[in-house]
Amino acid sequence: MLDDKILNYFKKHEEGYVSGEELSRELGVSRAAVWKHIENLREEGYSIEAFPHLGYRILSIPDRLTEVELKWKLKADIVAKKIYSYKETASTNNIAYDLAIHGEKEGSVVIAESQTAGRGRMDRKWLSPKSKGAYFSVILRPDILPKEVSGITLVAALSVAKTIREITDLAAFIKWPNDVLVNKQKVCGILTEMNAETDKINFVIIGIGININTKKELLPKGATSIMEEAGAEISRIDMVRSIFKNLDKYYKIFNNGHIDKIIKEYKEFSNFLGTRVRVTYHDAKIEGYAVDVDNDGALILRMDSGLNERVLAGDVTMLR
Ligand code: BT5
Repeated sequence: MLDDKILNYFKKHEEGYVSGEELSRELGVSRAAVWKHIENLREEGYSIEAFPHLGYRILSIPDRLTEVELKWKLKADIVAKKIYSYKETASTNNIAYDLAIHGEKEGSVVIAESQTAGRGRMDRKWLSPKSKGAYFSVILRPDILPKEVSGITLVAALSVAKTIREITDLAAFIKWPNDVLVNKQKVCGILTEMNAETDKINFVIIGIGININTKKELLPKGATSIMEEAGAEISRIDMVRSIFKNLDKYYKIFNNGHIDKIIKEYKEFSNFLGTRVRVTYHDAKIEGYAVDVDNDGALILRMDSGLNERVLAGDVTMLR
């Protein structure tokens, strides 16, 4: 798209002005076309200054999660090589799944400003208020066995918790397996879905929902946003771009067979280890001390009997 080409040209010349003549020459279009596209960008929320004899300069960009902005200066080898961005969709996981079925490359991302049917695990809902959070899904094609897929959820949770700590002063923690918490409230949830055969994964979709500048009253009880806890708005573009960067880093470590390194860091970000927990899975309940996470991503519970139990899925409630 010409709008994107113009933006990328501006970005490469961010210090100075870019003349209409230069844009028309470099992009091979007429001056009138350049002017029309500058107007388009203004309508989309870009503030663009025009100075006689000097040309155009971008003063500010809109807070929108578009491919051009998210990819700008992003250092990642796999994640976000391609980004499909939507104003609204039912669920980014659904779109990513369809793309993956049709052969979409590993690393492609589907992101939306809002979702009308955002999903959590076990058919629960994920509230996705417009333009305040980030809701996205990443297509991955790891060469692992289906039973090893939980590791990908841990990779994603670690990437988000790490990003929150890098960008803010907030102490983000992970609650096994897929929640990221700040001050004991949920700021992010992860939904991992896969398409697999008995001994081979075709693809994995990791869906990440994160409340960034969302007001608490728009969220369910027990949830919060980065803004609410930090006391100030955060650039959604910076946050999502950093999650991509960390996801790329940890996914490569995982892919190289070093799940042990992922688990080690994951445990450093975990606040449930050493505490007494109840894990519920559908109608089943089990209680014990959370003592470890093993290399398959399973939670190890020390039961009152003194024996250890491995838990593969469920919801953790910390009891004390
Ligand atoms: C999750 O499920 O936490 C996974 C959420 C994944 C959402 C992303 S957004 C992009 C992609 N596209 C999708 O359709 N989904 C993914 P679970 O652990 O089952 O938690 C669901 C529960 O979290 C709900 O039952 C609510 O209690 C709570 N919840 C719902 N919306 C929330 C929000 N925005 N923030 C925090 N908690 C929320």
